[in-house]
Amino acid sequence: MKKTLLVGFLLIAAFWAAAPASAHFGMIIPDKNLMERPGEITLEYRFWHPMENSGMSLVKPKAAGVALGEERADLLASLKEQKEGNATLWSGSYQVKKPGDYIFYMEPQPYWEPAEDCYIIHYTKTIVDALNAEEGWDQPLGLKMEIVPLTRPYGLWAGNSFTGKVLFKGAPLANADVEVEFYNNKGEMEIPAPVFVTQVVRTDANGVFTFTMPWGGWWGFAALTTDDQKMQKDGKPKNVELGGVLWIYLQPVK
Ligand SMILES: [Cu+2]
Repeated sequence: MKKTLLVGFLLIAAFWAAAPASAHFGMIIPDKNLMERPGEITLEYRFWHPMENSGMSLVKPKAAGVALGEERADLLASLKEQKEGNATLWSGSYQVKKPGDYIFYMEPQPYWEPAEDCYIIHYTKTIVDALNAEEGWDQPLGLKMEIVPLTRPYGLWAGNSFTGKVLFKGAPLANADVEVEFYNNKGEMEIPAPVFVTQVVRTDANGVFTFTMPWGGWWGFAALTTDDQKMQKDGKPKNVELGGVLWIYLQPVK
């Protein structure tokens, strides 16, 4: 009996170990994505495994800011380093004074991933609607890789679908994988098998994808491609995985 248990345990351990490396996500999570009146918004910046809620470390990003129409504000200098376990993350804040759709973004430093023999750069965004403006959420920022929402990215209910368009250097990216994860930071969702951690949907010929989220909370989309430029690592050219990441919030339904 004991032997059977041990063998079973080893089989399960081997099964988990053989699973593909978990997906990394750049993250920007504000304390709210709707502001009814002017005030402060606080934000967390991470490089994370959202569904497993396990930390990677995010070094200070190359760029962090907020866009409101043509206006830009640099938030990099205001970011404060935080620790969660061994992982480094960053917190920021911003004073919202007028109506509009505020697009918060970050460009991280290239992250070297030995397991995949490549660099990873996740251009990350989230959108906050202030004072019921409901205008500007579909504006591309001109990031090298980004998801432009075709569904208004706030005021969503659990069970809603989200449609987005993936742009690489400003042009629609066909046939690209978009990884989807729930931010399971309270551990409320149990993971029955490794394939449930990251969902995958592929863009069509116009770079468009749609995904339906079964429950409320924060959901992240990471559109992925390999950059057409390489980066040097120890004198050798290495691939660069580019991610266009977008985080949206769905209101739970009782
Ligand atoms: Cu990782």
